[in-house]
Formats: sequence, structure tokens, C-alpha cells
Amino acid sequence: MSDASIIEVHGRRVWDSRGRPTVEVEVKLSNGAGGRAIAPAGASTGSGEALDLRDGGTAFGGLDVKNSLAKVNGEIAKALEGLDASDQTAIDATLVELDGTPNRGRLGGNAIVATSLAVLHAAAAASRQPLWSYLSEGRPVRLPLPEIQIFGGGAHAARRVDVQDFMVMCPAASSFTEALEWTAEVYRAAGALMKRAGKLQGVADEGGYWPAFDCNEDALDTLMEAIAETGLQPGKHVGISLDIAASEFGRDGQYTLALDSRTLDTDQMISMLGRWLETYPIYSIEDPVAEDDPEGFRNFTQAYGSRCQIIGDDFLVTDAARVQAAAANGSLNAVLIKPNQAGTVTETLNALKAGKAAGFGTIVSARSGESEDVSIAHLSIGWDAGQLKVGSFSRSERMAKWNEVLRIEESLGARAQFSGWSALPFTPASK
Ligand code: 2PG
Ligand code: MG
Repeated sequence: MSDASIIEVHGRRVWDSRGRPTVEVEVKLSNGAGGRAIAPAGASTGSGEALDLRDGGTAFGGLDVKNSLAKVNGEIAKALEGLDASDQTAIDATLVELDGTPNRGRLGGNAIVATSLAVLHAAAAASRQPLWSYLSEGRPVRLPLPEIQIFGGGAHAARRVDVQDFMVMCPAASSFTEALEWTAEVYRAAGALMKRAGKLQGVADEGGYWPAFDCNEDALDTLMEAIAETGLQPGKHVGISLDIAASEFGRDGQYTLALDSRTLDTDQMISMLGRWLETYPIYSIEDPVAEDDPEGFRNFTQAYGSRCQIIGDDFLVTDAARVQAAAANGSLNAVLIKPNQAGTVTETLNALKAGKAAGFGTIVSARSGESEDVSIAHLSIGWDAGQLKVGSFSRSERMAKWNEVLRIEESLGARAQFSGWSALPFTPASK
């Protein structure tokens, strides 16, 4: 038995930021170390994601996780007990094999990701290092460029507007601390603007202001105004990042913009986004077209990939093979990295490595259903992803992640290096 042998795996039900049940797993090792992780949950999910297994039935809207927990406390615990927690690859291979399905549907992606991450935490604790440091294995790391939501939309705001995330990015900041300071000013200014306009109606799922707008462009104009109000310059200090999450309103090359009461085909969709790129200082666009529109991704990237980060989320679902295929045919230049889309830590890292090998931007990302779990803050730094997307600048399940990065930044002292522009896969004309 190695020093870091797993002696106990325990799953329990906890609750996420939407008040829904989710899976927490706690792992104990023979040397006394332990680790814990909570599965997040998406609302705008890609069809190729690891399956978030729910019980169905009437309790909690069918979203209970008793089946997943039974798997953790039964088969999973039995299979992992006695294994070396520091061999993450073997742990994850065991989980994948035990599940035996292509989409993690038997044990549940939620059970698997929480277990995989809990083992990782335990192994880091056994090595007496913070998780980010354990993951970095002595390689240099950068503090991530944050993408922070100001207005929520799409599936996170009852589809009040079509676009899901209206975010800001501050690659010109000199540090992670300063990027948060600039963002905090923009978030405040946006709230004040909404209040003055009589449009302040609380926040959406990820903490961005509720999008009480007449059209998507209204949100963009208000965001520009908010940036300008802070005294920071749009396009110089603060850029815009959008998650269109187009799979939510597009299929078979048809995109229905509910707010504007019109349907666009792929070319019209690309033209509309192109006009936004001309009008606003947009640094990043995620899922500009739907996951069933590979040609659309390619055409969009061919047209705009040299001046903008173009991220695949639903389209790539944190899958190394899909990332490699997208790189080979020039479909994107960045990949969103969500551990619960991949299933295990090892598969998540493989997708990130594939992204880096292709010269892609790599963005570790939270889900819209989150918790106090801060694992992704550590992954983004330890794996030197360069970017981190966590939702907005309010609500503690979001702030927990930003604040954890601040602690790590402080602990690095003079060694702290902010990724800034180096994280983005293009050079802006204004730079
Ligand atoms: C996304 C995420 C986070 P969800 O689409 O990128 O914004 O949303 O977790 O609902 O998939
Ligand atoms: Mg997305």
C-alpha cells in the first residue's frame, strides 16, 4: 500500500447556487490527507458532454442525485479503495472503465467529476502543497486573464435576451488584482446605469445584472456606456467578451432571435456578429454558431480569427479529439475547458494540452450552477491555462473563485505573473 492509498470515498448530497441538489465527494488517504470536491452543473449544455445524471421523478424537479451518490458510495468507493491517489491517470482510467459508457451515463458525470477532483485534492494535500502548485510540478505559471460577466442572458436569464454572457476582459491590466479592480468599477457602473434607467431587476444565474433590454445591441451599448463611465477606455483598458451560446437558439443553420422576432441563417448570423465586431471592442466570442454547424464555425473563424478569440464550448465539450479536429480544419482558435464536460481530471487536462499544442487560447470555466468549490481557480493556474471564466462579479459561488486567485497571487509575491495579452490567440490592432 502506498503512502497515499485511498482508504475511503464518501459521497453526500449538497446544494448548488441554483438551490439544486448536487454531488460532493470526500476522499481520505492512508497517510491522513484528504480532499473534497463538488460537481457543478450547466444550463446551456453541449450534447457531447458527460451526462449529469439525475434521478427524475417529482422530488426537486427530478434533479435529485441519489443514484449518483449510490454509485459513489458503492461501486466507485470499492473500485478506488487501495489505489494510489497520486496516480491520477490510473484513478481516472479506473473511473472511465468502471462506467463503461461513452457519455459517463451509467455512473453519472457528476459522480465521476466530483470523485476525480476529490482524489486530486487529496493527492495535493498529501504532497503538502496547494493544489495549483502540485499541478504545476515546478513549471512557471501565470495568473489567469479573467472573463467576467456584467449582464447575464440566454438560458441563465429565462432567455430575456438571446446572447448568454456579456462579459469584460482587461488584458491591459498589469496584474490579476488590477484586472479585478477595473472589472469591479465596470460592474458597479453598469448597476448604477441600470438603476438610473429604471431597469435594475436583480441578477441572472451567474450574478450578472438581469438583462432588461429591448435587443442584444442594447446590452452592448449599455456595457460600452458603463465602461466609459469608469474613466477606463473601451478597447484600450477594457474589452468585451461574448458567449453567444448559439446552440440554445440555433439548429440546422437557422437562428431564431426571439427578442428581435427574426430568424437568421448561418451567413446572416456571421454577418451580424461581424457588424458587432466592427462596432464594439470585442476581444472574444464563444459559440458564435450552434454545435451542429461546423461549417459556420469554420467560416466565422476564417473571417475573424485573426482579430478575435473564437472559443468552442458546446462545439468542443472539453474533448481532446474534437480540439485536434477543430485545429486541423481552422474552425476555432480557443477552447473552453470545463472539467464536468470531460468527466475526469485527466481528460480535462488532455483537452487543455490539445488546445495548447494547437496554439489555441485555453479558458478554464465554471458552470452556471456552482458552489463554494474553488478547484477551477487552481486548475487555471497550475495548468497555466492563461484564462479563467467564472461568471460575474457578485454572489459568493463566483467570488470564491476570484478571491482564491487573489490569495494565490499574493502567495506568489514577486513571482506572480499576470497572463494579460499573452493569453489571447491574436494581436489586437490597437496594441
Ligand atoms: C457557458 C456556461 C458558463 P453553462 O455556456 O459557458 O457561462 O454556461 O454552465 O450553463 O453551460
Ligand atoms: Mg458557453
